[in-house]
Amino acid sequence: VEASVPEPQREAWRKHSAREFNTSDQFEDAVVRHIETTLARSLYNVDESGAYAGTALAFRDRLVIEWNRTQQNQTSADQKRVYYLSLEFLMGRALDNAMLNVGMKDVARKGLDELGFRMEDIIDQERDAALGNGGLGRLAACFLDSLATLNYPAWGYGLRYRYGIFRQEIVNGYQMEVPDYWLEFNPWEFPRHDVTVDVQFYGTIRKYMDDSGKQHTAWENGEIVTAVAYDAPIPGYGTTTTNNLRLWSSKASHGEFDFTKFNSGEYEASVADTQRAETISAVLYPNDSLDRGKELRLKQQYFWCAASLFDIVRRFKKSKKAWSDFPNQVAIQLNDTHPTLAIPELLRILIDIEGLEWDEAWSIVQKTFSYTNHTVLPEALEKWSVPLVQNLLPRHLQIIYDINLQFLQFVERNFPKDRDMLSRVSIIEESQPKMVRMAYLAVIGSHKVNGVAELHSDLIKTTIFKDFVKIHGPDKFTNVTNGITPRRWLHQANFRLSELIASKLGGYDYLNDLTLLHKLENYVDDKDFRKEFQDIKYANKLRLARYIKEAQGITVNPASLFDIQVKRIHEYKRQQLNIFGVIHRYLELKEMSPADRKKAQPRVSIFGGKAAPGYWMAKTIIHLINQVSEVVNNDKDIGDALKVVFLEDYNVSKAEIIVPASDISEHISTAGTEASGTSNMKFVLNGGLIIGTCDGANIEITREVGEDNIFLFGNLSEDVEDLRHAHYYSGLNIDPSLQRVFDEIRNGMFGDAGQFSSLVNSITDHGDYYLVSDDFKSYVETQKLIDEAYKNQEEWLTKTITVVARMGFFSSDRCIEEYAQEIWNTEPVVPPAKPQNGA
Ligand code: GPU
Repeated sequence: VEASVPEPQREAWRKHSAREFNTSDQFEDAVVRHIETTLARSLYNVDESGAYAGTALAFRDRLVIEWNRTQQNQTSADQKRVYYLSLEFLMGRALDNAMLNVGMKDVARKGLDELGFRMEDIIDQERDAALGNGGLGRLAACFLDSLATLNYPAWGYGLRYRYGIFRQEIVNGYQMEVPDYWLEFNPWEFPRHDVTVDVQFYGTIRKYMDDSGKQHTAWENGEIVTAVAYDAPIPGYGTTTTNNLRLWSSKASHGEFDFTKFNSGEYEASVADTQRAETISAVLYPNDSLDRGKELRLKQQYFWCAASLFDIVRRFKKSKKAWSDFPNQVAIQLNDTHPTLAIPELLRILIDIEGLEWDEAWSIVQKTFSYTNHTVLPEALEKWSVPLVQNLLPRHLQIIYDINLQFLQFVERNFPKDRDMLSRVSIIEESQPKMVRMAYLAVIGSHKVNGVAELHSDLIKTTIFKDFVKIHGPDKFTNVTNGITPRRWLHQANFRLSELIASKLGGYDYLNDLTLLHKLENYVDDKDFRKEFQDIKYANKLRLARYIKEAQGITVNPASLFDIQVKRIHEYKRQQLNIFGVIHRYLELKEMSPADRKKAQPRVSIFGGKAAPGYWMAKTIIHLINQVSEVVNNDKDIGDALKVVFLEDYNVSKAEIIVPASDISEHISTAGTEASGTSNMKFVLNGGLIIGTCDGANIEITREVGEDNIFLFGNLSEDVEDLRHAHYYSGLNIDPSLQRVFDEIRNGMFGDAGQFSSLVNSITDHGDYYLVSDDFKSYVETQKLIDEAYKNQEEWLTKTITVVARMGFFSSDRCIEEYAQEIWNTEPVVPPAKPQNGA
């Protein structure tokens, strides 16, 4: 790999070095060349998918040139790199993003037009890269965009799943899962068959002494699986910096074992080994905020951590620096606890392989890692059974016990009076079987721990990590409120609005400094600006209405109030509260005189989101929404006054159509359960108001946009525990309006009542854990306020403009600057100037 061309021949290389297209003519050259040679097609057999492929390949060429230059430049800059370890990267489509970041979308539009294609249709050909479940994976994708845009030398490390999150089909109102085989054509990835790592599982431990009497530990005789690197370029916006996303794919190692089997006629056994190895990176686990403790998931985690760390250490060792320099060259961010095995793995490398002493290795580890927590929900906190870890990763279990021993001795010395403390903070839970608490391991092995919104970061300090604040001091714990990339979520998803903003702010600088949006407040009273702003919202609603017609066959009036809740289906996110509210509205409309019904504010309630395949309650909620949709939309009395839509297969590319089209969106989790939420930010940035609880980033959104510009309701997080207690000891207090909703469901208004009994009973008979009954009344009242407020279109418009102007804080660029300064201690690398001859 390390060969380079001798000096005398380099001139020839420079002369012939790959050139970037700059004009639409050159772009067309590249597209046609790719279609005719790479794809072996011609003008006689090229459809939109072929034109997409040609366009993607033309842009890929451009990205690759910048990517190579960036990597060379970052290596010679010799600065600290950031490694973002995430099991999920919910990237969505890459072509539009590449065109915008490279700054060549107009050139491409003209070129495509001349070749006989419409840009929008071409963009639409691409399949989403959906290697994630929801917010956690999308956050990772926004962070990659910001890291490149801000010129930070940073790599993402993840798994190359053959199947991303499943495609959702709705059949008779029920969710069905269809596999997402997304790799049929993926021009954005580069297999690196020369970049491989052998990863070991199972095996045995041998202790031995060397000649000098030093003790060693060897992990041997395990099963080996090979990790192959697949790289994808991540272009920054308005910069040539193009970072790398490295995803690992598993395959059987070609050791002698396979050959022996093969040659001795055990063909099937050898094939079975191959398949077993490939299974590791085959599929993304489709659970959001839930830990199921499956062995294959643990295998995925270790496979990915081991390959990534080997790669990082290999890169560091090339520099020939001392080990003490490792934390000055490497910052590793753990995206939730999924990559926590990287902590014992780095210790294993440093101690068992490189021969460092424990104390030195431990100090390097702590300085290298930092950990982001994304939830306080107990069912999401990862725990692995000790026997499982013992069997799969025997050496790592020993190391974890060693970490725990050192840690507990420290705690005992410092808190001699608090005897219970030791069992509370032990990495090992003394249950049957014993369990490894991954969040505690992540906290102990990191120098910083952050939550993802202020309330959430406060909550982790007073609940799940309370003892650790006492032990490590409060400075270890910090907050970085989440953000979103304005490139995808405004410029790309809502180009007309971006254009309007640019026309007032004197260009697109605001896409690199979102706080500049505040200047829009100067235009809240500008008549022309208001008109255009309103027209854009209407056009976006019209676009969504067309999509709803095409995808779901439901006709909605774009003049209605569009009320949207799109996110994973979860009891804590409370889509059930929303649909009960919709039923309540329907019942009220039914009771009105036709004249009154005419006066009511027409509304379209739009839902979207996937349920984990094994999450029955979530699937029941989807079913209820679809049944309500069926009844309401076909009720001749109701007409446009109310429509209910469940949008199939919500994903990133659909979000780009949905998000710009809301009047109201719903972020209504039980207070204290939603760590941050990020779609709340996307909707507001696109001029939609929100109805929400005092939870997650809703609180900071309120602080930024002002209390008058948001519709808050419901109980506060500090009261949740007492309310749950009250449910248990004194029963529920069900508002008559909610009781009516339950009665009608039980009477079969929405089909077989038995289908929905578990959902209704979870509230009426099983403690109403998510406080639906406590918040229903204020929810419905707040929806009434929204109807009233919407009738005053001028005031509503003023609010929507004002909130956009005040969203500057929520750029993921701001997040990355905070991580860089407070957690990673890293600096950007100035991108290289463009060479004149394209070399
Ligand atoms: N989140 Br834990 C996920 O999307 N998946 C998970 O497994 C876990 C958390 C989300 C939080 O629910 C959401 O509030 C937050 O905005 C997002 O992570 C990014 O931090």
